[in-house]
Amino acid sequence: MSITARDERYMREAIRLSETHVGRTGPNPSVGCVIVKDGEIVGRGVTALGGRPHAEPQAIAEAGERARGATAYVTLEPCSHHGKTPPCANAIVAAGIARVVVAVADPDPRVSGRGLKILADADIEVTIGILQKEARRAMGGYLTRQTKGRPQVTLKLAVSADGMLGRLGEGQVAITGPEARAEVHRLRAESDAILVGIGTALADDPELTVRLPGLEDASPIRIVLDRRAELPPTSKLATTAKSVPVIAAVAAGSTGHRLALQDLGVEVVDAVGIEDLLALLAQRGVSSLMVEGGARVASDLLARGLVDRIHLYDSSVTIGPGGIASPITADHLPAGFVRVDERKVGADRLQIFERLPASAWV
Ligand code: AOF
Ligand code: ZN
Repeated sequence: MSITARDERYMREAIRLSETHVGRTGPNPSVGCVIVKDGEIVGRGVTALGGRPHAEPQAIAEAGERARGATAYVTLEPCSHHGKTPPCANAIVAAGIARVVVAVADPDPRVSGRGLKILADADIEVTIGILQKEARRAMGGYLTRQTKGRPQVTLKLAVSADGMLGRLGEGQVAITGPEARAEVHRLRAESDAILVGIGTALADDPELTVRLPGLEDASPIRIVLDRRAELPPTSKLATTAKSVPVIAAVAAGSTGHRLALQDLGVEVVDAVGIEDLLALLAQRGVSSLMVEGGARVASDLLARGLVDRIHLYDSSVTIGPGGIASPITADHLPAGFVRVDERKVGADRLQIFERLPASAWV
């Protein structure tokens, strides 16, 4: 096997490890690390839930003395800063690792090349860029927040056979089946925050929590775009705000209503535009935002070029007259998106689209 093929094989394992904690290490990215000695994996690490410890010291601890002269595969450049834990680059040097293979350089201004420099200064052989594309995907939220100052936005849409998202004046209409709903809950668990417009909050009265066995504590922050402060204090969102945080992003509205929401534990923030809200969320360490409705919010975000990924479910259910048309369907996608995955989820079809980097389509 060539060195590159071997590097890719172990980096794939590091990426796979990193995927197990996506969305649950924020604001830290979920990083994977494997340590290989004489063709055998002797240590594994993934950023711990909550963000610390980092991946590398855990892999080094597992490898013990076998780390000496070994190769470490890390999905992100090892850190160089003294944060809440000592720098991982120093731990790698101290462990006597001979070679480090990195997928992605860390854009965090506290690191940004300094981690690689510590390794090179210690005469460690460094290879960068192995499986970069795949690793970037697993850290999409973190990288988007660091480089764009906003969270990575994933739009989830469930579209009926006749291109509708629901029916006017009716609450939640079942478009997808139970398997798709479970998959949506998994996507929620991988997200730091979840956003709906006030129209959806009023029509559906959704709870927007994760209700999957074992992932009940992975519910993201719930956000309502509530320009005129209309979220009812009796809504499921408001009445559960003390157990899972809720933010109402308002631009106007009565002080009395705001106070009533605040009494219930809802945080009311002033956000004039969606860009302001996204910037505020990024400042708070929200790296990944899932948007679950409705049609107006989806159209607005698409028009502003603020959607990075689309999870599109197609079902065979027909809505008929009085339907709310989806801004996009599989046949009518906005320009600049490519399909990266397609699979059956129960009776429904899931397609995942990603925005092409601007440089790829000029
Ligand atoms: C690593 N390995 O597993 C992760 C890294 O708040 P702190 O001190 O934990 O530092 C957070 C930064 O550490 C984060 O912005 C990113 O630069 C890096 N994350 N680095 O060496 C890891 N998760
Ligand atoms: Zn570190």
